Amino acid sequence: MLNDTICAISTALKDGAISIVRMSGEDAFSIIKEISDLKETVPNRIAYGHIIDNGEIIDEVLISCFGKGHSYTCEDMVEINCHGGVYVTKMILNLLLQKGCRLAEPGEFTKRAYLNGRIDLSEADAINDLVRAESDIQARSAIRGLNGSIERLLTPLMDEMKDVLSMIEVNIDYPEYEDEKQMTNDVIKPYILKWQKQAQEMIEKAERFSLVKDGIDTVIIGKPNVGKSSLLNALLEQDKAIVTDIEGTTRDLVEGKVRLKDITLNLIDTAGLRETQERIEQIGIAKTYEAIDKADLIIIVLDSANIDEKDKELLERYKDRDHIVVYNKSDLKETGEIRISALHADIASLTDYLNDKYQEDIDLIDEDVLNNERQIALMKQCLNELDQMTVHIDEAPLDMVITDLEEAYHYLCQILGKEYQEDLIDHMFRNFCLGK
Ligand SMILES: Nc1nc2c(ncn2[C@@H]2O[C@H](COP(=O)(O)OP(=O)(O)O)[C@@H](O)[C@H]2O)c(=O)[nH]1
Ligand SMILES: [Mg+2]
Repeated sequence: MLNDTICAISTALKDGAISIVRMSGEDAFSIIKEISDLKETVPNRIAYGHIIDNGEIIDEVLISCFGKGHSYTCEDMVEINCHGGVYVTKMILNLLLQKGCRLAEPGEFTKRAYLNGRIDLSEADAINDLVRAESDIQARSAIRGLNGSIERLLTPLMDEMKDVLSMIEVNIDYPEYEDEKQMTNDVIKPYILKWQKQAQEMIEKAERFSLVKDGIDTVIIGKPNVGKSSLLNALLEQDKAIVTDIEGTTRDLVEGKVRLKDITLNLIDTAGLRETQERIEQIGIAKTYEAIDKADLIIIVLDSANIDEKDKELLERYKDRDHIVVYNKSDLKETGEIRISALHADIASLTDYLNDKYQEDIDLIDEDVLNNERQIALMKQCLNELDQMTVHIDEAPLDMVITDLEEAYHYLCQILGKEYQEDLIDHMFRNFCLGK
């Protein structure tokens, strides 16, 4: 239902100086006049007035009216800035409901902005990302998205695909026009190869960027007693994991999140890796291996004063995974490249190394990059089509090429929401906050 009038409280529902109640739809202007002393609704101006119920003043407010085409939703919209008490705000919302407004679903205002063509889906993604941003890099990347970064990124690729598609169509529909460029498979193939490379690059950059933006899943592993739990505590600046000199102290995975300058680590401290008959410790070690499988980054901790064959085995086993080797207990003996003393919270060499390691990925903030899982998944499907085409292109008939290419193009449209499916749209907007 797009033509009913919706309303919601758009600010957090708790005591504060001001709350905003929003209303959007055909009856917004007539309803505000019914419940206030506003005589006329002048678009794009803030009016001072009172909300009135049964002749009684409920609140002194500021009312903003936005005309069709100049509002967040592209519909007639009213925002009531009222006093921020929970009780007053709810009274005003109830009045709107009594006058025939429907309570908006989460994200419904933004959904209308999209359905009315003011923003594309990637920009709707960005609004949600901005509301939920917890770090500078998340907020900055959302703002980029809001300013059309995804459309900028995809447009050259989509334009070129459209050109090739339409030339193939012309060839098929009007074979008699021999003057037209003939799109043989030989002509098309270099395009496919180029697009394939572009799609691969977009996915690769997006995945690297999402790592620094959303947090790097990091496991801390090593033999018992090398100082893994001490390192977790030093990074978190809090005594979260139990530290003792007894081997096998840590059994459960201990988790924590730490922000270092521009990166976020989702840390997991694990049970020390060793042969053991102890039942609970065995379960802990099994969990450690699961965590290692899922991690983006492995920090292997060594005890500088006590490096042996077991450590070398560990280094050998994970040499092909993204990993960092840390030499702990440098207060006892100095060796290795990254030297720390977790016990004394002396870990700057590790944190500096981490910031350097991800600097190139952090710098992607200045580029247009796909922003989230939804967009990356669709680009992967597009790439999948292109991959298949490179396999078949030499022998495929032209009408088959065109079908595959249309599929690939269709996935790119979906990133921007150009051809939308109702369920996808509902699913996406349901993650929004109320009143957004
Ligand atoms: N001298 C010294 N001892 C440390 C250091 N880090 C940890 N330890 C000690 O090593 C023992 C084992 O530490 P713990 O963090 O529990 O190791 P884990 O088993 O790998 O989690 C404890 O007695 C810690 O106090 C360090 O940097 N220097
Ligand atoms: Mg431990």
